[in-house]
Amino acid sequence: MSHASPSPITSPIQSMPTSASSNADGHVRPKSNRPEVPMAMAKNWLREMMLIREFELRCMQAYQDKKIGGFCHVYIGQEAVAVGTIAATEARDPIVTAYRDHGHALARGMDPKHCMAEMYGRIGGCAKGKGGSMHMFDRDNNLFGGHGIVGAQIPLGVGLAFATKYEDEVINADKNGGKSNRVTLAFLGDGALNQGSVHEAMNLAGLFDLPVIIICENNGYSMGTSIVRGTTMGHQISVKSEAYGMEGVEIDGMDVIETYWAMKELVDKVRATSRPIFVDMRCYRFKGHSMSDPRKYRTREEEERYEQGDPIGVLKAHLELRGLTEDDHKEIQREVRATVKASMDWAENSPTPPTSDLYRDVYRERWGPYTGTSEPEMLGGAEIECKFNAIDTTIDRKADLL
Ligand SMILES: Cc1ncc(C[n+]2csc(CCOP(=O)(O)OP(=O)(O)O)c2C)c(N)n1
Ligand SMILES: [Mg+2]
Repeated sequence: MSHASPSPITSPIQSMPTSASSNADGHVRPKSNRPEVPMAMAKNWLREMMLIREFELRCMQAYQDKKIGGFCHVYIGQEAVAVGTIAATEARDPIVTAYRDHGHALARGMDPKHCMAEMYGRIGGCAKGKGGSMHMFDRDNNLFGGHGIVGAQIPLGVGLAFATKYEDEVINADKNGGKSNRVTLAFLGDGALNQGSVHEAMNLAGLFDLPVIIICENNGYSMGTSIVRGTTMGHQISVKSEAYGMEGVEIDGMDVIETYWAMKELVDKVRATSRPIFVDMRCYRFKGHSMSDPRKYRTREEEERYEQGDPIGVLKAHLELRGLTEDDHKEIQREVRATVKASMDWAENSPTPPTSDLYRDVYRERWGPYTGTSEPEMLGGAEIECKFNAIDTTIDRKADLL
């Protein structure tokens, strides 16, 4: 029987690991002989996860109030993934993700004001209000988006890893200790697994030994399609990486402590070996795919089962065993509410971008207006012109724009 035969699993999530809340004593524990996370660090993760949850709930309200328009995909239920994975990286490690990206942006340290103003389409947003919910970018924090085309960010992530490798092994080859050894995290959803470009990129990552971790946030659904309906080996997608010479790992993404330790091990390994790794990050989105999704493709009973393993409740229960009080929790709740409220005030008071800004920060600014036949007009300054000439390429604008 080949790997491609239909999976016998009927429920999309039947094979997911049970969350840590259902451990024998009902509380999260490091699953193996992992050291205990320092209390301050774990408490900070609780604060970050509560911030993301509050941010998303307020976004949903603002969307219903028509203050936020366009697309909006919230991260409620998956908070442990962004927080646990990003905690395992260094700030210089690049990150790229899909459109369900507010959690990654906040976990990477984006100011919630800039994130919220981007949701509102205002100048005070991280992309000056021109990207919106799906395009959170933060150059200072090495977050390279926020991408709406399903799977398209994986070639970009592999490219970021290639840049690291090229810098380390070619540009800085003769510099002693010049290696940056950055590790790129490239996130995708389970629905992106069957995009051709994802596989082309994984092939290159395997072939070139690129320092990238491709993390599939496997929430079991691609819009209304369960993973086992749309994907071969849907019950065990980690095996797909084998074809690309990559290690494939499953991680419980409902348990931030487990996510952190498992990812820390992988990040350290990739930094040392420059071999790519694929992660099947098991998780669940508690809300609909986007703002208008009646969730008729799954049962309430299934949702409730996962809600019992709410990653925030699980971490809270763990911290209570270590002395967190109800007052401490209330204090964090007050703090994140105030932060999100301030971010909404900032967004509401921020102007909308002027129409004249439509042509700023786009290729036209650099290359001049498209004429259909001419060579690109150089508006980008000597440096760009010089680079362009150096590679001695003639750009066919027409082909470029197709
Ligand atoms: C190339 C492409 N095809 C289709 C779509 C429409 N689309 C938007 S989201 C989505 C589902 C993706 O699901 P998944 O990757 O599992 O991410 P999740 O929403 O679960 O986070 C689809 C098909 C798109 N944006 N891009
Ligand atoms: Mg999905």
